[in-house]
Amino acid sequence: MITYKEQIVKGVIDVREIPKIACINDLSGFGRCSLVVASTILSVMGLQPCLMPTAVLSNHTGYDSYTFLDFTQYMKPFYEQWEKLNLKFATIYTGFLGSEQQIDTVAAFIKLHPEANILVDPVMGDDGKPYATYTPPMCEKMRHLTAEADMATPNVTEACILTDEPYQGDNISFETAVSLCRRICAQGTRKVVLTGVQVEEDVVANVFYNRETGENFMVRQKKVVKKYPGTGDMFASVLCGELTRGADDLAAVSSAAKFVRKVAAYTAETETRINDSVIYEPFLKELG
Ligand code: PXL
Repeated sequence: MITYKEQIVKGVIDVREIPKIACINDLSGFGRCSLVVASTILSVMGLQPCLMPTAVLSNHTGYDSYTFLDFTQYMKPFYEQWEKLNLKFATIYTGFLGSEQQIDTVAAFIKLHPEANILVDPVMGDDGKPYATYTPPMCEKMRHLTAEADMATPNVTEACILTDEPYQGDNISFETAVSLCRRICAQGTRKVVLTGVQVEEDVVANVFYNRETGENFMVRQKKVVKKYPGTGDMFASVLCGELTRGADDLAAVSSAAKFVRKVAAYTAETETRINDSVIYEPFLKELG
């Protein structure tokens, strides 16, 4: 992954601009996740999020009801207009994608931007199961998209789907986690952070692997028992911001893990409904 500084030196990014990050994810108006989280976090980190919705929802799907507008047909016109404006991106950051066609559209957009670092959060499932909308052909396409990534951030479920490994729970050892990361990298991905690895009863870790150098490490955090939606989006967004600003991998993963652990621990002490996600607003300025 080349840093923003290197992109400037190579002349692919204009030094006078605030680095742009193309964020491709759903827009859920309420529920602190996806594009809302990406745009607030990246902006407070001094970066310029450019938002491409994949779907527009009143609130995320964890609630009993919601409205849903599929945005697939608008995505190509959206990025063609961005091409007219000659936008160059420091990073392209993808999250929830809702159909095979959307994954194809995102892949075509990425091809137009060789200057950009690619961060793929392969949102496909949790707790051993793919999400209801995720068909086997979509999983296959997501595998190809992830192979294009400079950095991918699957959880254990998603890593198993990507590698055709049986899921045997999030409680796997560091060595098993690194070998899962290595298998993902064997398909093309440059670096992987495997999230939510339960290395001990009350310890969760994010496990990193770099295909080119073989470097690996884990960042351990005391587990917060309550599990909130949107925290995966917060982790990937902070990681995206840190890497774009030029942080090294260990610093970037540590910062993202620390932020998510902090907001989750704070929220767990309140009566906040699980679906409303974590109270992260008071802590945003610490990312600046
Ligand atoms: O990552 C949380 C999230 C994002 N987007 C949508 C969701 C959820 C969680 O349920 O439904 C549409």
